Amino acid sequence: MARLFHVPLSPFCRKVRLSLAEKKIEVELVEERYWEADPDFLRRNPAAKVPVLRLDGIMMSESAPICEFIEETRPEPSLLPSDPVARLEVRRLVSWFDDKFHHEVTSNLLYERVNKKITGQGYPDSKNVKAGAKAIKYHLDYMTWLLDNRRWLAGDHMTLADFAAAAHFSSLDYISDVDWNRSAAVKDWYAKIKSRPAFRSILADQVSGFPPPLHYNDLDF
Ligand SMILES: N[C@@H](CCC(=O)N[C@@H](CS)C(=O)NCC(=O)O)C(=O)O
Repeated sequence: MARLFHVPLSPFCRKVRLSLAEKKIEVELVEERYWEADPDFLRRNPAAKVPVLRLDGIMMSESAPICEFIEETRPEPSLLPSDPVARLEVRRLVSWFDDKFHHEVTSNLLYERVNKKITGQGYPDSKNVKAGAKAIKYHLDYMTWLLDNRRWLAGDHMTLADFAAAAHFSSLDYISDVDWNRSAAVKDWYAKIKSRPAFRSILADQVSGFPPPLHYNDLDF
């Protein structure tokens, strides 16, 4: 069976979990306290980051190549379109969320509020939290614009871009940091993706000391 070394609220781990679940690949989840730098973990991934996935007897790290490997070895159901221009758009948006959104929003909100406490790095810096709360508005507006023109973020089919975005949004929703009232289009998109069977394990996550809000696993919000 596949084995994923992860932390529950990591958006990169969640993106991999969603890809695996959508393709019905059973996986054993192993929580990895990466900040403790366990030697076995460093051997698995010298970069000391999660996710790390063992699949087909191969130990792999970095969520983007992991998701591409899963896609190449298990093409159905497809999360990447066959047309190169459409693929380009999916990859652009995966980078948008895992690079830009991660840097401007997830790091400033989730890492300040949760990761700092769990890893013993002190209290949230209110300047960063404020910056994250401001930045997410811009991203919600950009997603609204995309969704006014498309059924899913990268086009008319659900792709890895939706999973990348939903991974970040679900982690932020766990700490009530998404204002769903700002955009009906984004709220509808999230309700649609949240109700997929692939999302079940993510909605069941519980992080000690951080109980999720009631709406977190409510499929109708
Ligand atoms: N580019 C990596 C990023 C992974 C990442 O930053 N994971 C975080 C948890 S959300 C981590 O392990 N951080 C530990 C560190 O940076 O030392 C990927 O896509 O897998």
